[in-house]
Amino acid sequence: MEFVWVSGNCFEMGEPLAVAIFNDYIIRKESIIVLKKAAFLILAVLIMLYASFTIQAEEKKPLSIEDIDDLLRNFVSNKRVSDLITEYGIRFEKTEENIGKLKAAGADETIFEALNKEWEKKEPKAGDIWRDPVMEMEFVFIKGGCFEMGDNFGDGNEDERPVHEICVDDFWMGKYEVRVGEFRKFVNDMSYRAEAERVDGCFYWTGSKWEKDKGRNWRDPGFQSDDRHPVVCVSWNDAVTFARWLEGKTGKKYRLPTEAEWEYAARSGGKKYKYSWGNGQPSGNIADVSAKRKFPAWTIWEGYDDGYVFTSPVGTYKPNELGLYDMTGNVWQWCQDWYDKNYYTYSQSINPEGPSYGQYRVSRGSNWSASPRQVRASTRVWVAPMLSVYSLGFRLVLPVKYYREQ
Ligand SMILES: [Ca+2]
Repeated sequence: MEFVWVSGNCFEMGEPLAVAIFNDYIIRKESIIVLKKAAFLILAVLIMLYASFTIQAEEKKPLSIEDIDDLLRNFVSNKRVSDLITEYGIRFEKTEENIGKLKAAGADETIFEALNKEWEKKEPKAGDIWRDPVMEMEFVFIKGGCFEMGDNFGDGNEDERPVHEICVDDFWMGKYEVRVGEFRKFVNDMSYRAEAERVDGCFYWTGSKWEKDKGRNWRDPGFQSDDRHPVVCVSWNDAVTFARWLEGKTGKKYRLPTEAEWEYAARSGGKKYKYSWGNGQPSGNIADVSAKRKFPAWTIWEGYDDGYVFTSPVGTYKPNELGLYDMTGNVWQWCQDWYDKNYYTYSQSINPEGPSYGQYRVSRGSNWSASPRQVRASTRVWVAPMLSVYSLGFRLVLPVKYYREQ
């Protein structure tokens, strides 16, 4: 190992101030350059990510008419049928216009068979669930069809006759009645005051008559009702405002069900069922043994005990065959239609929307205090659209023709 000789001396130890500042400046300057380079790199990565997402988003868009024209030209010149189906089949909308263009371009049965398979994959099937992205409310796909609407068993009320054939299109229907928690989100977002809060309260049954109570509203209907329970004390106007609000949030055309859609869905696709649970023993929150203990005068379903006097959390009982919960019992549900006791004598047969005017709106489905006669799926009830009742709520539907446009 080698060593160098160092002769000793005296000196001022430490860095002079000017040099220290200068060094500091160099270090800072270098740090800024490094930071700038890093920022530039991050920005470049972000731009690339954004571009890739944008491209992906664009790829998911349905084809425009111009795209389809280009595609067909390509298809005619190269006969690239497999490309047409594998790359574009799912985005090639099944419309009269597109089918016409394909035929004009020389598409044969083989092509339509292959395309039909793609289109079938895209079509929702009965029982499919769709969850709205804002409220995460679940909707069940109801395959449309024709059925005999009204009093099929000959023991109903006059306004349920004549029994008449009705056909409804496909639609999505709320799996559950709208809950208190969901209505609360809407109220908070809009600083909304429900009609019962703004005006003069909510109706309740005293035991002998209906009375309005200023102290009752959806927050406190006069019995225990937490966020899982169906909202009540909401007027038809409140329900429609809720649907409009959700439409604004999602761009989808929510609305109340028509009376025909409601009965078709309640009877599990228009089957000859007297109740939404079928023709046998009940499954739902109706006037039962539990209710009779508190209200001895009520007419109940003898021997049946659902465990609740007032509302139960939604989805407590078995759903009907379509997967819809509480179609009978728990709370009455507002429908879109005006009420006319004679409507069945002149109703249109395809997608009827009720009379064009009226004084009352229809509600369906009965409630926790309903007698065996009231819980029939064809029972119709009428309530003025500005009134709130402690046993009346709603559920929403989403018509398929609007859903497909999204
Ligand atoms: Ca009950």
